[in-house]
Amino acid sequence: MLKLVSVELREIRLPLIHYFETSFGRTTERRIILVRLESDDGVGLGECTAGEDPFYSSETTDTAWHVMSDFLIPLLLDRALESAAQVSDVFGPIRGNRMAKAALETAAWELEARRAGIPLWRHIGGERAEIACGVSIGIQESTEKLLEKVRKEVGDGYQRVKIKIKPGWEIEPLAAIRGEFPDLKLMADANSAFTLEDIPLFRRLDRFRLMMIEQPLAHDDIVDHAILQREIETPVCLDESIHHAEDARKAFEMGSCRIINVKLGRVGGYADAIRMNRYCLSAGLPIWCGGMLESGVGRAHNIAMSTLAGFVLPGDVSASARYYLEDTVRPPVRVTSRGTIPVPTGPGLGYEIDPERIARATVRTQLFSPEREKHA
Ligand code: OSB
Ligand code: MG
Repeated sequence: MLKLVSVELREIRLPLIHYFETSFGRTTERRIILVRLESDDGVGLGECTAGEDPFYSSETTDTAWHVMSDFLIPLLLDRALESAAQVSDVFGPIRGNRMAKAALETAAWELEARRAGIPLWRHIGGERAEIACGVSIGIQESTEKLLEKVRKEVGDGYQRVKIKIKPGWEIEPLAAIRGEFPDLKLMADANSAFTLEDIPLFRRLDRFRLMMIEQPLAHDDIVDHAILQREIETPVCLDESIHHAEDARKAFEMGSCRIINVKLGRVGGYADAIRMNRYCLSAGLPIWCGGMLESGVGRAHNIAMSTLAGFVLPGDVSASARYYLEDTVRPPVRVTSRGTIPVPTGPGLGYEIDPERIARATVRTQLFSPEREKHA
């Protein structure tokens, strides 16, 4: 049983060491909601991956706070749950808002694992003791700056490099990287910045032998992606278009993609990530773990998800030090010189949070309890 005695929401602000730029904009500071669930016999932590602005998805830090506090948390406190696996069904009546749901759902799974004294990755059915890591490099001011970054990441051992592209920032940066690193596992993420009119451009990209091109077309499309995939050799990978395992099935059956980037927040948590894993394994569709500039709590959840058998390609799961001077967990997430993260062996997430660091970054907290809900 999972009987919650309290839910705490906390917003923290974490400045990024370097701004992160995509085709939809630049992020310099993260506004992250951390979730702490408490039952009479344990605690569980989650992180909301919604961004500051509704550019990647329609959710933001503020919409997630609203939906959690006014709708999702009352649903959770209202009943005794049998298990974390049930949480996503309890949230069923609420449409969309998957990042808000995932923040709470993933915390429930962590609570269960920690209470049982087992690592979270084992609890969700994960199968590998070490995960493969890649990096996502934002749009840079110049090709030379980009090359410096790529050299650093390759030198640090990362197994593949993804660069963000947008119209006018595609051929030249990719040609420069390929020129210097002919065998590098390289890919590009457009975050929906192109249309079918760009087919000639995508054909030119084929010569760079990219592992994949991520979300080249509209965020809500799987039809044009199928048309594009028929016209190019580079495998299309979908990110924004896939919200759950059923979307994955439809996209795969339509030929809209050959690879999927799975993000815990975007799919609403572990229940669907596990379904996605099962479906993609049976379909022979490779998947990998995407990133949302998470702090250590969300990063540790990404590490756990990456241990599921279907996650066969290096993920956007990299070291804390690439993002934050001081992370929310200690020790911070570190990557080996082989570009891997050994999966932690302790109970739950397996990383300790740094309460002092979190306290210093906190701008608001709110505590919810069953009694308070009744009297509200
Ligand atoms: O499209 O994968 C994306 C970051 C924010 C929003 C969307 C995306 C990204 C990344 C960064 O690519 C991945 C990471 O390093 O966390
Ligand atoms: Mg992406």
